Amino acid sequence: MPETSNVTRRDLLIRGGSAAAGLALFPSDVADRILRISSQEAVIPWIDGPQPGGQANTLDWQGLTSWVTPIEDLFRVSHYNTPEISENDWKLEIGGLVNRPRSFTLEEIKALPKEDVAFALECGGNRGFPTFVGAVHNARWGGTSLRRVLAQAGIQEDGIEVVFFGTDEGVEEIRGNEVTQSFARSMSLEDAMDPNLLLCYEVNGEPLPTDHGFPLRLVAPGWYGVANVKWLKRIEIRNTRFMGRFMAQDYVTLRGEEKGGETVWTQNSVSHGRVNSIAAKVTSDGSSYRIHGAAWGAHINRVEVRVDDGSWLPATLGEGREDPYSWTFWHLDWNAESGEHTITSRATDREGNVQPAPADPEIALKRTYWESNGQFTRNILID
Ligand SMILES: Nc1nc2c(c(=O)[nH]1)N[C@H]1C(S)=C(S)[C@@H](COP(=O)(O)O)O[C@H]1N2
Ligand SMILES: [Mo]
Repeated sequence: MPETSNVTRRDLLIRGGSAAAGLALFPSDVADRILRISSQEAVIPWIDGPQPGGQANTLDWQGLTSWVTPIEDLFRVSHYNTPEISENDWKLEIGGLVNRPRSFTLEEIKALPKEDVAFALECGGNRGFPTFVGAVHNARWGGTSLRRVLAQAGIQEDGIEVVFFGTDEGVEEIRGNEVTQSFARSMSLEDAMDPNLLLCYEVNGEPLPTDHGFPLRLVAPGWYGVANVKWLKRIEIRNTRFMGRFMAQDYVTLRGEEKGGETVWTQNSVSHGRVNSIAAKVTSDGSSYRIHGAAWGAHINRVEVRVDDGSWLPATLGEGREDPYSWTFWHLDWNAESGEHTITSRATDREGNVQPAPADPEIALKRTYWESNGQFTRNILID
């Protein structure tokens, strides 16, 4: 019974030294307390959707307890191989339309001023399939400012695009040609000069694990996961838009927009995040219920929750609400009646963007699975 022994340990910590004596003298008191604490933490399982452990490598929402996702729980998405890089063989090159092309060793990167950012990184494909709903993690990334490194290299007048190349590579067939190419993503020079973008060598205070980009990755707070290029080997300034696979073939959203009675079809490269939320779990102490969730994708201003066909009720925002790029935890106390219920959450960001309903044209006229930030409804059975 691992759960009970955890509670016992916590109980001892809460009550200090006298608890040890208490354990021996008043076993029933301790037993009561254990029951109360463990039942307070009881999670009522969802009756739909991915169950705990059902989807390897993605977040188990029902098991969500920690605001910072532990390193071993970070989901991973790697489209090519996972390069094992030794620090001594590695360098980062800065090239293309720069006045002072140069390379950096990891030591040289680490010698630059250090910054960190808490960032909820979500795969652009998260929620695109019914079983893929946990491709998001909230970690603290440490590194140095991309802007400073670019400024040191001196960007030439005609540079408009910054391309980030990873070390991982794959064979692609492109218009009849078979080529081996690196994973690569780009952004405009203006976007790349955002002071929040970091070249990171740490996550949660530890060196990057191989899976997450050792020795160096781009961390682009406010962007979908795909922009956060792992295993960086080269940053290149160019004078044309870059149209690689992960810009212009994959991670492309096809969406219809209604304009003056006409549907205009647009394709965009998955880039900046969109406001999103989910009800993670419902807990109960046997009589009262609490709905817990997370919201991310933008700086969250409000989360509302709807049970069945009721009205939208404001949730209480918790950890992360002051943090622009992290996720924000939220909760709502719920007087649940027995029976089956649906629970839907809707987040609003500080610019007034509201997470769309599935029937809103923004979602209903979207034809590819990327950027699926529609409101998510979960089902639960209360005895
Ligand atoms: N070099 C490289 N960087 C990459 C990828 C990749 O395949 N290769 N995958 C991207 C995608 S699609 C996502 S969602 C995030 C996932 O980051 P994580 O694996 O650290 O969670 O990494 C991004 N960076
Ligand atoms: Mo992704």
